[in-house]
Amino acid sequence: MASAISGAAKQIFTSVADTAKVADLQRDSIDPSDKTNKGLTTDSGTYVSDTDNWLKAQDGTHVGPSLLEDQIAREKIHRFDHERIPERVVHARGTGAHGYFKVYDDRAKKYTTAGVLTDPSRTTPTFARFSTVQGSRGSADTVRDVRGFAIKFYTQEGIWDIVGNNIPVFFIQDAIKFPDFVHAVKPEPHNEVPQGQSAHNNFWDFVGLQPESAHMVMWAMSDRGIPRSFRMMQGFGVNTYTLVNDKGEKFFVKFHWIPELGVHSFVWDEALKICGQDPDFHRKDLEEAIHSGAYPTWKFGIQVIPEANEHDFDFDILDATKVWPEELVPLEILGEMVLNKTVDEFFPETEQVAFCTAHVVPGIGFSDDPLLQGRNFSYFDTQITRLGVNWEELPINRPVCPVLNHNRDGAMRHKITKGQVNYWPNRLGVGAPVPTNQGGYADIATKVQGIKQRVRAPKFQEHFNQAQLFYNSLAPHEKQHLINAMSFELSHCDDPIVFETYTKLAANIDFELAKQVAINVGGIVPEKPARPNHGKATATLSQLYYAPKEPTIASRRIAILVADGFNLAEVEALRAAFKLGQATTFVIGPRRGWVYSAGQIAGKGTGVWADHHYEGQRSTLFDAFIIPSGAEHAQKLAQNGRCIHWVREAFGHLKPIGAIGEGVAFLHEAVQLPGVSLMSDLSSDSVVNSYDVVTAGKYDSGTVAADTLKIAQGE
Ligand code: HDE
Repeated sequence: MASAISGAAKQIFTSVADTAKVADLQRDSIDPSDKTNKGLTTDSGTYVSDTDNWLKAQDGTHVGPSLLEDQIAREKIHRFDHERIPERVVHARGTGAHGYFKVYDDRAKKYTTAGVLTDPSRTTPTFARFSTVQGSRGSADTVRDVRGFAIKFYTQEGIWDIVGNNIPVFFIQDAIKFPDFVHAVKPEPHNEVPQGQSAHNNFWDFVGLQPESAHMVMWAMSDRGIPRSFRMMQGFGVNTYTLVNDKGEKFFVKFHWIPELGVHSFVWDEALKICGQDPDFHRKDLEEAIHSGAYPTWKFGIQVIPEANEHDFDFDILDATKVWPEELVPLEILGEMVLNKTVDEFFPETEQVAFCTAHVVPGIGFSDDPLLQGRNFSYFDTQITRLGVNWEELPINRPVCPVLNHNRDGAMRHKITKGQVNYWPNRLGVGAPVPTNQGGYADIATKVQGIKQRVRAPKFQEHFNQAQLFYNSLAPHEKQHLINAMSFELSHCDDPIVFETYTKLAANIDFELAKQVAINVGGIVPEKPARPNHGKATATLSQLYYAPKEPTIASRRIAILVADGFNLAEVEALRAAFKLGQATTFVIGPRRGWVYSAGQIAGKGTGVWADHHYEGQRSTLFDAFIIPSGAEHAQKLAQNGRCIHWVREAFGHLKPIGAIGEGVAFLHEAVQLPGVSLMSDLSSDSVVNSYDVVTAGKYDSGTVAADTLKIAQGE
């Protein structure tokens, strides 16, 4: 992958503080702690003296009815009664953050006139919202699902939205199928089950009868469906857009985001458990990283096909169920996005942010991708139901450049436009269109002709080549995870026609895959299809490809497991080391509070303050953990079933586990894990994970880590 990031560029990027958008939002922000605010008022600004007691009629000791005339109480209740707005029809569950985008240089000028993509002196404010698709607003974060990856750019020329996903393809080719697809995946109509899952009859029924979804289903069932963090996902514009340069030349383009931290996922058991243990895990993870200064960062890249080469491929480049393999169309890295500020208030920012694929700026346009065409209609429309027709005036949605037009009125209109005329042309010459050579948006001139009919293009008919390409490109463990996931989902379908139809379809992708799933779910093993798997693979589809060159523990959650009698010097050294590596460290002890180290007298201020007790947080919520030495402490851990479970569970989830001195004995004797050996016994290749935990923080591994254990085999 071509990367243009230089050390100097990186330095400039991380020094940008508040963006123009964050400053713009200050116009509408209130700080209740600001001393210039005297105190509580009604919405109409009158000071309120009592917000606890409804106005009542009192007669001596008898307090009579509450009086409807209490305008203060009435207003409070009225406002409360109307707090809810419709949730998004899809992608209802999500979280967002502010950030900024910069390009490294002007190399994209050969493709586009868009300043946001070509002017390296610009810092364009952005707002990102990440989401799941299926579940409601209150559903869990770590469900198996596609993740939304929507970015709003507040450019000098207006808003540009890339409303993408963490998977580069989609379930359907034509927008007219979207309501069917969404109805099928959402909770079933008769009983509103299930929530936050695609593991049910209707979803698999639909995709089994709709072979164009075969490729996307493979991605959704792969580890991409259970990301470790929003910060560790790729993002894709999915649809084919266009760029136009100053010579009027047109290019087809796909947009990509690549996370600096690499692409990582949970294992399924972890994801399932976290749904219950901490349903807000991803939301909190984003907040924790930004607050700790480990700002989530993505490189931004484009794949470009000149207009003249549109038909050079054996797939249709306007078909959103296809990727453009990078060996055919290389990825060109242009810049990067950093998220550096959490929202001040969730509802006005994250809930009211509204994206629209039709929001583009000069130099960027659309293609005839039939999914995109429908999306361009749908997003504006849905915001009217959710937020009202003036949704683009809301603080989070308004651009940072001037807005002037003759659109007027509608519910909740904020803007006051002066003057006598609200149409064009007008006798005063105000509110005139801007010529294209002075910045007005130019539609890319394109020849259109043909017979009007309900059709799909010929190359849209092939559905399995790229599903095979994806499957073949996975590492063996990724393939196994996919088989497990598909088996899990299909075993939740209780109608045999559903799982048998699907395994039959899956045989067209890979016979062995279909056979294994059919056996797992108790279905009939399908016939071997006449057309075998073509066997081709490509490197960039496996998430292993995106591992950072320098392994890092930055922003990872590391737990230190202690009981009374632990070795304090080690814990202090480990904490310092993890801090250096920008990891977030948590001490887990028998109680939240002081845990006493070896030789210390119990009392306030001695030992170490445990952030959580054993029952309070589970191993699933951490990326790695380490057990210091200390005879008494190791003995206490060994007597505690929860602590033993911690280690066994983390082992099952393939997590790096470190231990020192008696901590090692605890692992060997109490936990009795299979396949565990001392790090020093292993070759340097196989110890890379546990070694990183200690060394990436520039910790002197010689003093403490000599006994660090490596879990050699898992799962
Ligand atoms: Fe969306 N999609 N979508 N979608 N989508 C919505 O808009 C729609 C599609 C995506 O964080 C809705 O504001 C149609 C593909 C994201 O606020 C709605 C079609 C991709 C989000 C809508 C698609 C997406 C949405 C619901 C097929 C990946 C969340 C609420 C033609 C490229 C944005 C809303 C946020 C949201 C329509 C297909 C991504 C109803 C008609 C493909 C990330 O307008």
